[in-house]
Amino acid sequence: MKSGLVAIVGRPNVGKSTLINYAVGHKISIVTPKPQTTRFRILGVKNLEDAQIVFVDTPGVHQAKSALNKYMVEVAVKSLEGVDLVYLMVEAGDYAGEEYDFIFKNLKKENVPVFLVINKIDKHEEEEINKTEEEFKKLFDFKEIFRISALNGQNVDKLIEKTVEYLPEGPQYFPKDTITDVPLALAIAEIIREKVYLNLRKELPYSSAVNVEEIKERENGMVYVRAVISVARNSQKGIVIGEKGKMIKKIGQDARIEIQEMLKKPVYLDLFVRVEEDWPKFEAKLKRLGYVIPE
Ligand SMILES: Nc1nc2c(ncn2[C@@H]2O[C@H](COP(=O)(O)OP(=O)(O)OP(=O)(O)O)[C@@H](O)[C@H]2O)c(=O)[nH]1
Ligand SMILES: [Mg+2]
Repeated sequence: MKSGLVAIVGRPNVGKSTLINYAVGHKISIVTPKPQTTRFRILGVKNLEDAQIVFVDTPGVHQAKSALNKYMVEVAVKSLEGVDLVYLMVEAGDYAGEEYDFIFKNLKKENVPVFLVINKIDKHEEEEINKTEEEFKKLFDFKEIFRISALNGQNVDKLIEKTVEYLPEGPQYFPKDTITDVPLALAIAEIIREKVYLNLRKELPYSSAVNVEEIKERENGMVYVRAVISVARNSQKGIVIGEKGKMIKKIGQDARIEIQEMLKKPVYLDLFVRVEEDWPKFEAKLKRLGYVIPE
């Protein structure tokens, strides 16, 4: 049996969460067209006949100013500790910017094998892909290089096959029916946060946090969920609620459909909006909202 942890790191929006979802075959980590979607270290377990790959999804690495952004980058860097392999994911057409010096420095510190994974080849010309590969090859000694589409799965099977070759002999870390380590309350909160991202514009997604405060199965089989969307300003509260409550209703409907699919039970979703003045700027507020660096 071979097993190990494989961290997926890279800039925001390159497709890290899409890959973990595709590889595991379930939606484990939320995906949106907006950068800086992932805020947590999220494990996704891929079981093969004689191997278990534990993928680690991470927030995108970027130049961070606010406490929230610094926290996200720290989660990404911390996620490299003790892993067996790293995929550095870039988007075809990407150039190596300053973020990469920071990423490479941390990869060297961990002294772990790294694959360069060039994603989104379905929407880029071969010439662009070649350029990106040439540019990144100069900067780091990658063990392997793959060109994939995490969206349609192109070359993902080859990537996984090679990954197993690099993993050490090891135990099965998770039971075969486990696909993630995300607790239910967080999984639900993340679905809601995804719907906030998909329905709202501008800075609002980045100023929103979601916490599930209660999950209770009622006698009639209906699951009652109470969740709070925290925003950073009073004016944002009105936008999330929308005219005559239209926006919050839409977010709730979109989220409820997906939560029901996950739980395979009818769900009553009670959503509230709360103002946590300027929360992304303050560490203490971040902690209260569940943004804590993992051990
Ligand atoms: N065309 C295409 N789009 C992709 C591919 N992979 C991901 N995307 C899209 O790119 C966007 C970002 O994908 P995510 O998986 O959320 O990216 P991420 O790297 O996890 O982003 P952060 O969590 O913000 O760091 C989404 O709209 C995806 O549908 C791909 O292979 N091809
Ligand atoms: Mg992500």
